[in-house]
Amino acid sequence: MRRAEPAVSPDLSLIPLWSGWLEREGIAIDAALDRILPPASLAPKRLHRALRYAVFPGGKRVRPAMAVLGYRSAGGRGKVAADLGAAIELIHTFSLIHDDLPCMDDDDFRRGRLSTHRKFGEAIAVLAGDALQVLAFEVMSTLPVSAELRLDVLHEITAAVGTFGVIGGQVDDLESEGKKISEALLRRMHARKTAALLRASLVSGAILNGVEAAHRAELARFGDEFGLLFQVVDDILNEVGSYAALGRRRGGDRAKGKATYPSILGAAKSRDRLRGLVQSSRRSIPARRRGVVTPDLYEGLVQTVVGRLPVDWSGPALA
Ligand code: GRG
Repeated sequence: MRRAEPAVSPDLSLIPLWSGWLEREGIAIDAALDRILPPASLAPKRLHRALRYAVFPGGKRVRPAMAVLGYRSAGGRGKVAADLGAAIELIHTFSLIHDDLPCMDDDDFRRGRLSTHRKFGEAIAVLAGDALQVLAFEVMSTLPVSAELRLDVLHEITAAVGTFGVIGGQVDDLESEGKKISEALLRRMHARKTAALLRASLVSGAILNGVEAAHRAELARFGDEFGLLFQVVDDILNEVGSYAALGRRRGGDRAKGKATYPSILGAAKSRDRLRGLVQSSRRSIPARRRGVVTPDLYEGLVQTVVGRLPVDWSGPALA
């Protein structure tokens, strides 16, 4: 894609706040994942190896971090949100394994190495996805909070992954291939495929600490805006990102005829939408808080995501 704007320095000043926080909270998240996943030494060993291959070392861990962020924002102090975050990361990993399959996006690489089906074969990859999903719901159904809160969490997450969430968004994605779809459909696809689970991560974390309704609505609003921003960045990165930022070669979406912001709207409008979503995400940073989380931490998350883009994209968006 043509580079149209002169470089403006992006404001990346709060990235260290987010990365420091994630490093601290991430220890409990990774420990929970390790505890929850069956050891690779137990039968069926090939399946258990595949589960661990897909989950470790993993990607950015944004969804589990958002679950913990929601919990802390609602005043939660313990470690229970790490288990919830881990369960959500299992669902996310399941979606990536299935997304890479030949019958879906047919990708040989993920996170800089062979995708799960290329490493273990298609049958094991399908079963690994199934196993991760079931395990995630087992973990969520045994979270050590009241049955009422557990049910609320389960409802929030199931709604996000269902036919009006990730699964429905994936269908929109597959059916839009090679087509010039409307911006409204593109936005719906992003809202379902990506934003739904990001929002549900933040909200379900807060539910674990009994968040009140007005605060919950604020978190949901931020999750929606940030989720759309996350996918627009992902779309643009697929065209202009480095191998290190993408974990695979750039240009895969365009080669497959995927409907993305750049392919549907072009570079100038994509820049405009990117900037708009940074602003709406910033405007929807929750004002209410009961715990230690400050608005700066949310801003650090926004900067971290947009800061993945080359400076000629992140600069104008974050300036
Ligand atoms: C029901 C969960 C579920 C899945 C079945 C296959 C499928 C239906 C959905 C695929 C959805 C999908 C892959 C959406 C893309 C979302 C997205 C932006 C993924 C990349 O997320 P990152 O950047 O990845 O957080 P890392 O590698 O950092 O974890």
